[in-house]
Amino acid sequence: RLAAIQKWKDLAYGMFVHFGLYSLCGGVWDGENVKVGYSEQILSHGPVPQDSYEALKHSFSIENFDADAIASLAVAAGMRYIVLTAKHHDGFCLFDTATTDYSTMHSPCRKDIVAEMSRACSTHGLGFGLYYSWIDWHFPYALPISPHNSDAIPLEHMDYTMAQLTELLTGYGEICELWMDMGAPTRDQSRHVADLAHSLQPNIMVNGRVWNDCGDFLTMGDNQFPEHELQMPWQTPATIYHETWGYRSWQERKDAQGKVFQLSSALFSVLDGGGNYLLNIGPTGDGSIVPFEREVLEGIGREVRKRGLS
Ligand code: JFZ
Repeated sequence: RLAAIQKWKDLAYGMFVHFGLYSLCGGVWDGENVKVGYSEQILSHGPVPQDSYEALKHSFSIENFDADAIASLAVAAGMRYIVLTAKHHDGFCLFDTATTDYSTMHSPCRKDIVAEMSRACSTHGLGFGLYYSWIDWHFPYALPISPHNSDAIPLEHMDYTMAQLTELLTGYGEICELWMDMGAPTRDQSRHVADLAHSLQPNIMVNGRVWNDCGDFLTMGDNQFPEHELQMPWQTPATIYHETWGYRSWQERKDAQGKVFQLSSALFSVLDGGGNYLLNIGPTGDGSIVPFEREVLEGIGREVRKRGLS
């Protein structure tokens, strides 16, 4: 494990990608900006009927999605790995799965996005990790949606989770990081997921949101730093905007240079403190990279090279 931990610490700085059905909404439902909650959670916070939301899969054609362009941007930003939302809280799968039709394979794009991203990462010399939400609003029991996103996980859902994680951890080459999120698993459920990950991917690092002290590293809150030195490996996930991870069409985007300054100093403090920094982008509903986000990431890349870190 020591070598695996060191390898993960050396990855140091990566790109988080929040992409899914919610990217099509861009924080808007029925012509109204949904101002409550993160835009990737519009199903929960917006006036959004479950069936209308799920029907978005028939519009998921993502003409401009280009895994290589995303990987190239990560390289330009000085990053060393990418973590993709294989499944967010809405339950829509970005990979080829035998467990459900609620996936990109059954949408007009007919693409396995996880496979494309994994291939692009290996082409560009980047590590590849997966975000996977414990909570899954596609399960009828998860409705009405809990305001705390913290539903306990019944047996049927747990079997489904284990089946999907097995697919994800066996079908896509080496996975550097498993980023579990939210939910309220029991100690045994956390242990099962961590054990599965370690048995299928000997070098993988599982984040603390697998819960119940079963993780290999601690995930801080958005843009948070530990107050004192930690014994455990840790990571700071960060957004460019604070208010959302998924694409928000009406997001204010100005002063890219200010953002470059602010985010690169956060990055350097995390690295100086021995942490790992994971900075998010939220591609639009057609899969393209938001120009402002490209500008900010390229600017950070210049700062990283000035420091001789890349
Ligand atoms: C979670 C998700 O609910 C959210 O949609 C996004 O994917 C983000 C990366 O993770 O949101 C959280 C969860 C915990 C904290 C912050 C955001 N936290 O502990 O500060």
